[in-house]
Parts: sequence; C-alpha cells; structure tokens
Amino acid sequence: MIPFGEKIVYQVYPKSFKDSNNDGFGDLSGIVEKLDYLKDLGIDYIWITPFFLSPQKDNGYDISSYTKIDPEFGSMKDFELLVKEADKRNIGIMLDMVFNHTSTEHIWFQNALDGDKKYQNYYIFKEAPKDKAPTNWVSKFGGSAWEYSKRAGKWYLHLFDVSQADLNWENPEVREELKNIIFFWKSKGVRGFRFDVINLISKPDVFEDDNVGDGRRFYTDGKKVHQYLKELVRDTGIKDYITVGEMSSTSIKECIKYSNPGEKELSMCFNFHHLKVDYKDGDKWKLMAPDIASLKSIFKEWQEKIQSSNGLNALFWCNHDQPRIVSRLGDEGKYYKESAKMLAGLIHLMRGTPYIYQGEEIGMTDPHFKSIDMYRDVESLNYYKILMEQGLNSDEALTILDRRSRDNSRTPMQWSAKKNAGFSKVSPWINVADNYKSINVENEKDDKDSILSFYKKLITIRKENTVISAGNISFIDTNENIIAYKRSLGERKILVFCNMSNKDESLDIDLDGFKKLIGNYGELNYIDKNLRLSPYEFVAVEN
Ligand code: TEU
Ligand code: CA
Repeated sequence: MIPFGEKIVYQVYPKSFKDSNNDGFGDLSGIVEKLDYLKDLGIDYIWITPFFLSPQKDNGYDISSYTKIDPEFGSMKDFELLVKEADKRNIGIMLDMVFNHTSTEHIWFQNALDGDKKYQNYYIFKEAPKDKAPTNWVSKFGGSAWEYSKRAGKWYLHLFDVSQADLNWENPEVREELKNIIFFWKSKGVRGFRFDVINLISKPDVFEDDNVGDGRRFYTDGKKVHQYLKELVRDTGIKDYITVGEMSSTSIKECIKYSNPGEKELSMCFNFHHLKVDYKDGDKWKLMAPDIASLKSIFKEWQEKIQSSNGLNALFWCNHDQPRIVSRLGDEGKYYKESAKMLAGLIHLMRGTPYIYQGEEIGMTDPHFKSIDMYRDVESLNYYKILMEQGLNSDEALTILDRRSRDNSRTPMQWSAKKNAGFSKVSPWINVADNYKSINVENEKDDKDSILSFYKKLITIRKENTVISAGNISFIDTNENIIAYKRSLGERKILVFCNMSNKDESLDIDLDGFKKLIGNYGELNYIDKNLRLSPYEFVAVEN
C-alpha cells in the first residue's frame, strides 16, 4: 500500500462554488449543501482554498488573520458544521496554509509599520534609498518585488502582490506562530493541509541583484527549506496527515526530498512543469501550441523518478491558477467530450493522488471573456497593463489573457441551466461562462455517457484496483502524439493509451491476453498486433 495512493482530493474555490445566501459570493454553507454531490462523486478529501479573514486583494491568499473566517464566506459555526457533515460522509477537510506571506493588513505587519522592532523582524525589511529598491527582483505578479513604506522608512519584500508581505522564517518566533495556526485548525478536526508556495520560504543570507533572471534562483528551494519543513511537520504532529506542498519553479531533485517518506516532510508536491509546455521560451505571457513530446517526457521523468524514491506525485491538470485543461490541451469543438475524458484518464490512472478542481469533472471550459472589465484577478489586471506597455494593443493583450488568465478557472461552478448556472440567485462576483446551459451538473448527473459519469468511473477504478493505487509505473515508447504507460503489480497489468491529437493514430504493440477496462470510444480497435486510436481516444486494457 502507498499512503494516499487510493485517495482522491477535490479542490473547492469557495468564492465560486455555491452561494448559499445569494449575495453573489460562494460560501462555506454552499459547500455543505453540495456534500452529497461530492460524496456521490467518490472523493475522500476536500481542499478548500483560503477563506480566512482577508482584504481579498488576491482572493484570500492575502490573510489578515489565520484563525478567523472572512464574513464573506460565513462564520466559525459554519465551518464547524462543514467539518462535521463532511466527517459523516467520510470526507476529510484540507486547509490551505499561506505561510510564505501575510496580508499587509495583518496586525503583525501593522505593528511592524508602526516601528515595533519585534514585528519588523517577522518580515523582510531592508534599508535602501527611497528611489532604489534593495535588489532588482521581480514580483510574480509583475513589477518590483520590493515596496518602500514611508511609515516604516524601509523597504519590504513581496514576492507576490504589494499587499502580500513575505514572512521571515529565519525568525524562530515566526515559525512558532505558524505552528500555532496548525494546532488551531487541527483542533477543529481538519485532516490535511496544502502549503502555499512553501518552497519559497527560505530566503538567502545576502540579498543581491539577479543579473540573469528575476531573482527566483535566490529564494526557490532555498538553503533551509527542508529544515524548516521538517521542523513544522514534526512539531505540529502532522506527519501522518495528508499534506501537499505547492512548489513554484522547483526541481525533481528537491521534490524527491520534500515527498520521500524517509525525510518526513510532506506526502506529496504540486509541481508545474507539465503545465508550462505551451509557454513560449518558458514565458507564461507568450503563446505557443502545446509541445506534446515534452509533456510526455516530463510525465515520464516525474513518475518514474518519484516512484524510485518511494515518494508520491500529486496528479492534477487544473486548479484556481490554471486555465481549464479541456480548453488548453483538448478541444472545445467536435471532440469536446472525447478530449475531456481522455485528459482525465491520462492522469487518473497514473501513480499518485489525483486532484479534481471544481468543474473539471463536468468538463468546464475557459469562459472566453471579451473585455478587460470582465476580469477580476490582480495578476491579469497587472499583466494587461504590462503587455500594453510592451507594445501590444488591447486586442492582442486580451487574446493572451483569454488563454492565460487565472480567472479562466474562477468562473462560477455550473450546477444547472437555471439563471447564473444555479450558483446564485443574484449576479455573481465574476461572470458565468456562456456555455452553462449545456455544460452543467444537472445535465450530466444521470447521463451514463457524460464527462461526470466518466470521472466517477475513473475514481471507482482506482479504488477497486491496487495496481492503480499501489502498482509500479513505466512509460511505453510510442510515436509523437500518443502517451502510453504500463502499471503493474505482481502478475497484474494495466496498459494505458492516450491519443493527444485530433487525428487517427496507431501503434504496433502486442495486446494478446488483454481486454478493455475503460475507454472513451467503443470497442477496442486492435488488429494484427496494431492498436488504432481515434482522435483523442483514451483506452486502458487489463490482463
Ligand atoms: O500560487 C503560486 C504561484 O506562483 C502561481 O501559481 C501563480 O499564480 C503563478 O505563478 C502566476 O503566474 C499560489 C496560489 O495558488 C495563488 O492563487 C496565489 O496567488 C499565490 O500563491 C500567492 O499566495
Ligand atoms: Ca454568499
């Protein structure tokens, strides 16, 4: 058995999941309303993105109190009810711990601005002339990573928005504060944690200009990150909890350390290399057709190497920062359903723990917003300006946002064909995608051929087959457009084939003795040791 190898995590972005009191924002009680839906889907954990007290400059990733609930999402009572009701259904709640930074409205930061030395040492303040930032590092959301505070008379570091000040993990008092937050939520019955950009917490001793990059090489997987994680996990007693670290620009070598059980750090990591195969020159804001060959080699490398270290991969395509996968690697037209199912099958039968992001299971697409005022995300709004400063016109900048904006995944969950997709009775905080009348839960739930039914089937297959949840994986050599791998446990084998293209493909392979387990087309098309795959076909065979 591999711990968590048979579990499925469902990610809820509460603001867009279900609005229970019709104010246009999703909330905790909305999640309670939908627990039966999630139970029926077959998931084991719900990871909820931050709903703590926050000015909401980055939709809750800017926290001003870690142990209070933002009234927009409800109350502590609502949260306690959610844990209780989830528990009744054998579903665990996982919380999102944003420990790299706090909101600048957090009392710690406010005290620091008032000149309190104790709290200045909670953050990364530097002295430098008002008109020259301490280093040339760039914020992940664009612009300088430093802000000059007149009130403090110093600069502070913010790797993300100017309202998200980086914490100083070198200070043991900071580490104690963060441990107490974990204790608080553990006592509420929380069963797992996701740690936001946790590989950025260890900053260098000396802060210097980056002459070849944006500064990330100085703080990504920093010198003390493993030490800090070990300490946090040990001192809070969460070694056996399900934990996942979000790793920004990490390497496989570091992820082996983060996730290998011997190190006692985390259960698994999110890395994003497979979601950059359509970034031209590695730049998110430059469009390119997806490079399937590199997608394949990334999967192969991460699957096979993490396996040899006894670690575990977090298997995911979508989250609240990524465009919808069917719009990105699949097809919104003729092969919409086939491609959505194929992409699901591709990751769900791999070795690891699958994560489903709300709406992915019904094949939600990008909304294709047509004007800048439809966007809400701080990163999108910043980059719209930056791209225009770089010389693009508004249409060109919008074309890039259409493919890259984080808002693509943040539109309201499509529950039904009713007004506002059944998300709320009033206009939601962000527009619903136009296709909600056909793509919604109500339409799909009783349709055996729907994307939703396909996800349920994949979940059941993982739970019924130890070869999926605990078996070995190795990749099969194929031609360019096919990704294929083998799972095995003793004599038992499952082979998985995915056609990533919109054309027919075929592969010479001996499948004698195998029969079809699951697929997104009809019968297996295997003649004379040759497997034929239709556009976006996915098929798994078993012996
Ligand atoms: O994201 C970290 C992160 O670096 C990205 O996924 C980011 O959105 C991308 O690099 C921008 O191009 C996490 C959260 O998931 C995200 O929602 C937060 O905004 C961010 O941390 C800051 O807390
Ligand atoms: Ca609400």
